[in-house]
Amino acid sequence: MIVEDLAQFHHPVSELFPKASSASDYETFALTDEQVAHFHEHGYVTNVKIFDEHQVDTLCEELEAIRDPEHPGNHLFYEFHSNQSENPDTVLFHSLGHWRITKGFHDALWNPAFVKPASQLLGDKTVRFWHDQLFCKPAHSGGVVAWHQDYSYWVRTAPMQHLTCWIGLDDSNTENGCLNYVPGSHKWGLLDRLNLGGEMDAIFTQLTEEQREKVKPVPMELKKGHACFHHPLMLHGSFENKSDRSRRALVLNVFADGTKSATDDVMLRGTDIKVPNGQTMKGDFFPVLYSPS
Ligand SMILES: O=C(O)CCC(=O)C(=O)O
Repeated sequence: MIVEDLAQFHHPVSELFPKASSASDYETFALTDEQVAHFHEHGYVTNVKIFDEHQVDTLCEELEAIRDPEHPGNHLFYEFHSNQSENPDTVLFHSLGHWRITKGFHDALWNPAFVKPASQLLGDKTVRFWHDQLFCKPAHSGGVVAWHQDYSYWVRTAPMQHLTCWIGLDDSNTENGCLNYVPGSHKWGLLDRLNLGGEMDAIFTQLTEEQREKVKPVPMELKKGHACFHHPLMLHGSFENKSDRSRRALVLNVFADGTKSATDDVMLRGTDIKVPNGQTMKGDFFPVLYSPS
């Protein structure tokens, strides 16, 4: 079976998500001023409904199919790690690029319930796709995602006007390894990047004593289909899943239109996508998802 590369379609290709065309259609999904202010002050906003139950079920079916390394679309992933955990006793599935493979993951990018809040949090700017990710922790043996800042992996694009949306595909809480934030850490400046599947607290050696004292992680306990959005410098991570439930999540990463390449190297690991240094990020792999004008 040949799997068509959906990256060529810069619009939804299924009926899974509601269509919005007018400003008032999108307004239904808008965050309140209080939510936007919370994001700027604390570096995150949480409990935003992005998917209904049917959408979650459809995405989970797609996820279980493409998780199989023998899936005929596997070559379209940018990265595919059946286990990125550095601890041999735990498992952390992590992938990028599934928007190219299944209709649901492709169309989720244009979902009005995602793009409207994303644009607001980027300062009412046009939203461009950067990349997607899946993070899955199986029951009983799910591995950690070490504390990190997303922009530390993205310095090949500038200026920093990026945003992350973490969407639960299972209910998540402290028992099954939900996401945790250190509120306010988005004001601490850029730290060095570390291995995601490595030692949980490794990044703390880069913090000042004063910052260390302020590390009071807040768990993002969320029902499936609900999301939290975070700033590119937000310190975040997640602990092991020792529960009897899996913890799967879709992560969508975007930036404001006008972001430029800061490298002549490959833009996304596992691909040959390049944007010459200094040029605006656009093209097949970085489609516009929403424009507020
Ligand atoms: O799903 C996780 O535990 C980690 C997610 C993450 O690192 C992110 O959303 O940037």
